Formats: sequence, C-alpha cells, structure tokens
Amino acid sequence: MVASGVTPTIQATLWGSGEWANDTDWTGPGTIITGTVNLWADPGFVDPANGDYHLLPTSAAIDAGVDAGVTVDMDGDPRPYGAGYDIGADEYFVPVPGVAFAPDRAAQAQPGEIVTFTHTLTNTGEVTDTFALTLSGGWATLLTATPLTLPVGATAAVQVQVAVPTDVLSGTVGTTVITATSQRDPAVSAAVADVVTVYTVPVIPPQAGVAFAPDRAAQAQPGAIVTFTHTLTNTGEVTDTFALTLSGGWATLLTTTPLTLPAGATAPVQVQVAVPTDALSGTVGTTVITATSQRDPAVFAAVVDVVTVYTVPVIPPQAGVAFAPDRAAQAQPGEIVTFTHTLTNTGEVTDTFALTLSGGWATLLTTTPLTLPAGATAPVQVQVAVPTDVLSGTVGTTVITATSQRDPAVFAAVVDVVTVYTVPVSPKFTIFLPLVLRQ
Ligand SMILES: [Ca+2]
Ligand SMILES: [Ca+2]
Repeated sequence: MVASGVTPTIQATLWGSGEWANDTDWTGPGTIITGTVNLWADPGFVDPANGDYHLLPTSAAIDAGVDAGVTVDMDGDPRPYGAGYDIGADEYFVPVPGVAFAPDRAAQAQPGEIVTFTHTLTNTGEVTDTFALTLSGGWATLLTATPLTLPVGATAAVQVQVAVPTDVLSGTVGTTVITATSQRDPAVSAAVADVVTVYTVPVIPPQAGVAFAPDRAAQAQPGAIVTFTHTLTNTGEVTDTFALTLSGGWATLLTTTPLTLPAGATAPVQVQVAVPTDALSGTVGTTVITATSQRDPAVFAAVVDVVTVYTVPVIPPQAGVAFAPDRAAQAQPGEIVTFTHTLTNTGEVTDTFALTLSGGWATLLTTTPLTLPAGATAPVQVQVAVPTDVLSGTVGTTVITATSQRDPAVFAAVVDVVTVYTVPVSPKFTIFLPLVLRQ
C-alpha cells in the first residue's frame, strides 16, 4: 500500500511465492519504484512460526540483494558474504573453519638425546575454533596442552619433545606427525612432521703418551758399578701404567716396574750397570730401557745407556818415611849416652822399616824392623857407649837409617854425634889425723 504522493524506491525485493506469495504485491495511490531486483520466490526462513527469520541455505534471498551500505547483518555477521548481499535483515553466513600448521622440522640426535621442536598453529578459519592436537609415530610427547582454542587469525606455538631411545642404532629415523584438527569441522586439519635421524659418534679413547729421557753415557773400569737416572713422563691424557724393560749391557733396573703415573706426571727411573771384572778396556756395554704404555702397547719410549770400559795402570801406594832429629852430645870415655829419634811413616799405607846403624859406638835399643801404619810415628832409641880408652876430642858419629820395605829407594837417616872429653884428674891427698894424748 503506497500512499498518495509517496514514491518509495525498492532496490531489491523478494516478493515471495507459494505460501509466502502476496495476493497483491503493492497497491495504493502512490508511486513505487521497484528497482532492478524483483524476485518472486520462497524466502526460505528457518522457523518463521517461532520468529526465526534467518535464511535457510535454500533461500532465494541469498546473494540476491544490492549494496545498501550496511556491513553487518542483524547477527553481526559480515555483509556481504558469499557471492553478494542477501536480501533482508539476515546475511546467510556459515563460517568456514581453517587451520595452518607449520613448519615441518628435522634434526639429528644421538641416542638418549632430547630434542624439542616448535611449530606454529594458525587459525586460518572464519571463526574462533578449537583444535585437537594428536601425535603419531616417533618418540615424541606433546609439551603444549591440547585442545587449543584460537580466535580468527591467531597463532600459537606448539611444542613437541622427542626423546631418542638410548638403544637405537645410528641411522635410525624417528618420524612424528602432529595433527591439529578443527572441532568445528573434523575434516579440517593440518599436520606437521618432525623427523629425527639418529647418529652416533665413535668413542675416542683417551690418548696415551710417554716421554723418556735422557740417554746416558759413562766410562767405567772393570768391576765398577755405575748408576744412571732417567726421567719418565706420562704425556698422555689420563693416568697410565708403564712397563719398564731392559735389553743388552750389564744393567739391572733399580726402579720398580710397572710404574703408574697420572697424566703429566714424571718419575725417575734408575738403572745400575755393573761392569764385569773381566771386561777388556774399550769394551762398550749398551743397555736400552723401554717404557711401554699398558693402555696402548704401540705407545712407548726408550733411553740408551752406554758404558765404555777403560783400565788404568795400577799405581802402587806411595811409600814415605821421615826420621828426626839428629842428635849431638859430649861424653867422657866410658860414658853411655842414649839418643831418641822419631820415625814417621809418611807413606800412603802401612809400611815396615828396617833400621840400620853405621859408625860410632852405638847399638839399637829399638827392635828392627818396625811396622807403622800410614801417618804413624814411633820412637827409635840408640845407645852410644863411649870406649874407655878414647882420647878427649875424639868424635864418634853414628848414622841410623830407616828403609822402607815397600820401596827400598825410600829411606831416611839421622846422625848421632858424640864428642869425647876428659877432665883433669884431681891430685891425691892423704889425710893425716892428729894424734892427741890426754892424761
Ligand atoms: Ca550473501
Ligand atoms: Ca546471519
């Protein structure tokens, strides 16, 4: 019913049909401009008897309208939606869920290792949605709580932890697929894959190492014993035990074998070389001492001890003697004088000395020969008996000689000189006692 003088313009109109058909679409004295869209069809309301005038998907109003400058419908749904504006207050709107899940991940890991992967889940649908996260395969567990609700366009991180078993072989591949499924539409889902490839590294044992120095050389006489000292160093990365072995020469090991040393530590190694008593001069005795790692028998070090035998002419110990002092005296005929001298063994060893006299009127009071240790002294006594008939002024000289029995060229002598003197004989007096007579 269009009133007189009124001219409404209806751009797009669904006039209805069937039970929704009008007896007359419009009446009245006014003018109506019906625009370009005029449909006579079923509006397809959901439940008009109960006041629900939303459009069913079969409604002829869908996408049949024009732009009236309104961007949302009575529900707040976006307008237009689909192929165009719907006629009426409702825009038929069925939001499409959507999901994106990325990226796939890959890693290499060793047995027993734990790897964490992070993915990004995006709600690419047209409506807030909740996504269930599920895992399949591999050695993964989900670190992110499931399900996950996301507004339109929102993203969330999804973390997965992969624990590589300790007993898997190198080259084993563990693949986990994580799927996010829309709870609005189970047909809407997205998945990422995590691929872990197991690798193992060869176990490298700690390196062994040894240094042994220095080489030694010496000259020695037959029968001599020479001791050499060397330094053994553990140059390896860990504590090691070294076996010490000898070869050649006349050596024995003074150091206990085997020898355990921490990494970097040193120890002396002593070797004793006993030159045989019958070795000839010029003979060379060479001993090789080898220290071998018990961690790695290919690791060893050696030192060499060289002893050259020499002989020297035998020098006998030197003999020596001192004899002092010379003595002098005056004596009367018939007098006996005794002189004492000191004999000293100035040689290097005990010696025996023969004592001999020549000249004079002397006899030896000390027993001959006389044995003295090196450096020792002994008194030597000589008795001179002046004859009774010698004249005053006579001189009696006695030489006492001590001769080494080790070396007859070694001797010493002292001289005793006695000069004879006489005293004038006193006149002889005869004492006559007086004869005294008494009455
Ligand atoms: Ca539409
Ligand atoms: Ca709507």
